[in-house]
Amino acid sequence: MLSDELLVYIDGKFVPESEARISVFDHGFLYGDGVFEGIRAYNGRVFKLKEHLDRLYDSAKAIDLKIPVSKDEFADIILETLRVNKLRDAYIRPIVTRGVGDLGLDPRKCEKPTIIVITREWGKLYGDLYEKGLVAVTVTTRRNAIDALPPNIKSLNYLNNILAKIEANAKGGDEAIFLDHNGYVSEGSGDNIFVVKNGAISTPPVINNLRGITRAVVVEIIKKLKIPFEETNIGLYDLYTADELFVTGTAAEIAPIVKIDGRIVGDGKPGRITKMLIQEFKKVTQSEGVPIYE
Ligand code: PXG
Repeated sequence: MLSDELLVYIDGKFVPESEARISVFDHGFLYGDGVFEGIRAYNGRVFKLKEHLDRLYDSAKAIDLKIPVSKDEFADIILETLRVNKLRDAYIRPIVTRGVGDLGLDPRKCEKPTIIVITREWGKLYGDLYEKGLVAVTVTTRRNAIDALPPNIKSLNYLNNILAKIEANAKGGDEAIFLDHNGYVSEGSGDNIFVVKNGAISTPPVINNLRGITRAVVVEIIKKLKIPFEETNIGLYDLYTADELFVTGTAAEIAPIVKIDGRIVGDGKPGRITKMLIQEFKKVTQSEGVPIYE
């Protein structure tokens, strides 16, 4: 064990990171058969823990995976993992896989799901891009079809997102924006997207994207600020003519987009409304959440 190594929770045990292992026969590894969450702790409190656990259990239900502990027990596992690692500002990655089976893909061969919780000290995802803004590109890779692998399931199958990220990297973008098979804007590779036009905000309905928890918090803030808001289908035209664009996610929080497919968004700087939402969001994350140490 290396000194200062963080501990990872695996099936009831805390194991140093360098010794944290799962079987090569785990279907999470063999087939991406499993679900996960990405959660943040701010200032000694876990933000939206219940919402993340609800989504984790819904993702599991959608793939017919029964998580062998209750939501309350899972919450305790997460809090205990943070405590053994003495973390206050953290990124938390709970993972539930189908478990160890054989080489066939039939999940009935897997006796018991594997539960893992990884925690890390937090550093900002996009560095100084929050002040500068992101360059986004729409990608040829379509978001998973809702009747194939519903994008609402936060599954371990992230190849669709990774293909989009590879395309964005190749095109010199910081983030990829997906369209769905009908040509409607879906989401980013790891975040939801919002459009600001003439003082009003819109975002795509959740049918073709992940039901982002940050998205829901941002919608609440928008409503509280009485900014006109609508959930509606969005097309390329709306992206190219937007006054402001931003993406939301647990990791990204609220990140402004200043260029999309070569078009400058607004005046090429993070917009006024986006900056206001960033400030309000910070107030919420700093004041809410489940305490880790009380
Ligand atoms: N869409 C997708 C496809 C996501 O993966 C979000 C939206 C935002 O959801 P929340 O609930 O976090 O507001 C996500 C979540 C990464 C990374 O490394 C990002 C996510 C998950 C795992 C890794 O960028 N985003």
